[in-house]
Amino acid sequence: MRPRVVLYNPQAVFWTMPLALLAVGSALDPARYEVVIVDGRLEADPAAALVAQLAPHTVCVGVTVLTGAPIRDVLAASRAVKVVQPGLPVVWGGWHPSLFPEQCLAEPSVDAVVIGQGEDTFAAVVERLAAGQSLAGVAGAAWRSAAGRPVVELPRAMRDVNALPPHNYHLIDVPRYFAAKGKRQLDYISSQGCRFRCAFCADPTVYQRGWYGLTPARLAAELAAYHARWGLDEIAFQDETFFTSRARVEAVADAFLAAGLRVPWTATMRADQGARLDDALLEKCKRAGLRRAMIGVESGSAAMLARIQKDITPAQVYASAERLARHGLGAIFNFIVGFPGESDAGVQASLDAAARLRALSPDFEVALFFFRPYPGNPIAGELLAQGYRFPDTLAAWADFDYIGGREAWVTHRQWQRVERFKFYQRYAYGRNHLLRWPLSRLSRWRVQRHYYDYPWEKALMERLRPAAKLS
Ligand code: B12
Ligand code: SF4
Repeated sequence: MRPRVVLYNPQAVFWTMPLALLAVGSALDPARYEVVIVDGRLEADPAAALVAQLAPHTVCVGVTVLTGAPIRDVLAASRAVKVVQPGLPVVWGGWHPSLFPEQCLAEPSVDAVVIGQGEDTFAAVVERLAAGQSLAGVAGAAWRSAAGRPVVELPRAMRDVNALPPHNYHLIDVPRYFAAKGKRQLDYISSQGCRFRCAFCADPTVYQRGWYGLTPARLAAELAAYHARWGLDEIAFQDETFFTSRARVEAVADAFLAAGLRVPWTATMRADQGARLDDALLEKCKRAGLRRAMIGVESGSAAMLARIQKDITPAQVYASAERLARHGLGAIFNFIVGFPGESDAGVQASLDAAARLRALSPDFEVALFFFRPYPGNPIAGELLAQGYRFPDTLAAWADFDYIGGREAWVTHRQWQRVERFKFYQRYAYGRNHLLRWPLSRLSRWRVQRHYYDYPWEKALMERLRPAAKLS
């Protein structure tokens, strides 16, 4: 019987496939280890489902952890493991443990942490644990010594993703995710890392501005096989920046066309990349299936974009948007409002930009999030130096969430204006149901004038249809 490795993905309200666990699980030699993935989102009682998979021959439990609400669930799951098998090692990996290995090891139910890219480090950790050996010297890992002290090993260099095995989607029940999503949408990661340096993002810290993309030939071959197996409606590329290399994007489009892969896909694009894309390439991408781009605009103010080191300009945002609209492609533009010290004018510049983008195409959407100082980046560092109190325990980090939280410097007026804008922009543009025509006209009137006093339509709609819980 092969030793078993059980991997756990926490509860969440989104249905993105557990790509991190597919990555680390697929990197274990299948001839030597049996990998079982338990996804808390698919289970009525996640901790019980996890415990049910623990067999006497289980080597360890691996858990993926993002900062925020997911921590509550992974704590419960890890503690449940220790109740039934106190000696079974629990290994945390992912973004939060990568940023706070020592804080995670202060939790008794966590025995080891994998920092950064996880495939090789986890494989080495599993080998050691299976052999009953200590983790001393495993690059990229952190562990607790017999004396109870956290030991953080030297980092492991990032590896080209082409040298890693393909993600084995048979480790998960793919059709269950299709059913939960309501469409046969496959999540897929075609590159890892990011070369940019945005001052609010942890990627430059975790991946040290490294970036590797799968070869177009491998991408096309894998995706064609998945399409043949599952009949896909859509491929959602979850890369940080899919459009990083123009040459690669063109080769990917060529490879999809050559493979006859006719599946719509969505991908992330920076505004500077979009502005540089020529019409011929965009047209080719469209023929190869591109349907929608996700662009992080973050702010409508040039000064704020400079401050957050986004290295894009508002002009590039509009150039990308106009080009996408001209080619009949959709887009989601993401904004972050309420950066430290952001003025009313700065917030308004973002609302203006969001309204302008929405008006450009019925297939354009905007998403506005209030800034939360996610850790591991220069802005969080500045705030810390200024005395901002970050959570210092896992339980406190679990309460740190991107929904509902408002930093002290965001004024009530800013908050209210943004929340009202978020509501009205939704109905003001896009493809609205005929029955919503009066609401749509009123909303557009408000957004065009930025007049949000007496928001009775909002109050009425929210009463009729309360907002969905997001995390
Ligand atoms: C899909 C996605 C989501 C999905 C779901 C994520 C999920 N886990 O189910 C949704 C839409 C819900 C989401 C929401 C948010 N997300 Co998000 N999301 C992503 C995205 C685009 C892809 C994640 C992924 O699957 N990557 C592919 C895998 C292969 O890579 P990976 O996760 O890095 O995993 C590797 C290592 O981290 C490690 N590893 C990971 N887990 C484990 C586990 C073990 C046991 C081991 C050994 C190793 C290991 O090994 C893996 C292989 O090398 C990433 C960006 C990215 N491209 O990674 C952002 C990202 C994870 N999200 C992020 C953020 C900030 C958010 C939001 C706050 C966004 C917002 N609106 O403000 C929210 C809130 C998240 C929350 N706290 O609940 C940050 C994470 C920051 C942090 N400190 O946790 C990221 C990195 C984006 C960024 N650059 O800022 N997100
Ligand atoms: S926000 Fe996006 S582009 Fe900027 S560093 Fe992070 S992943 Fe890269």
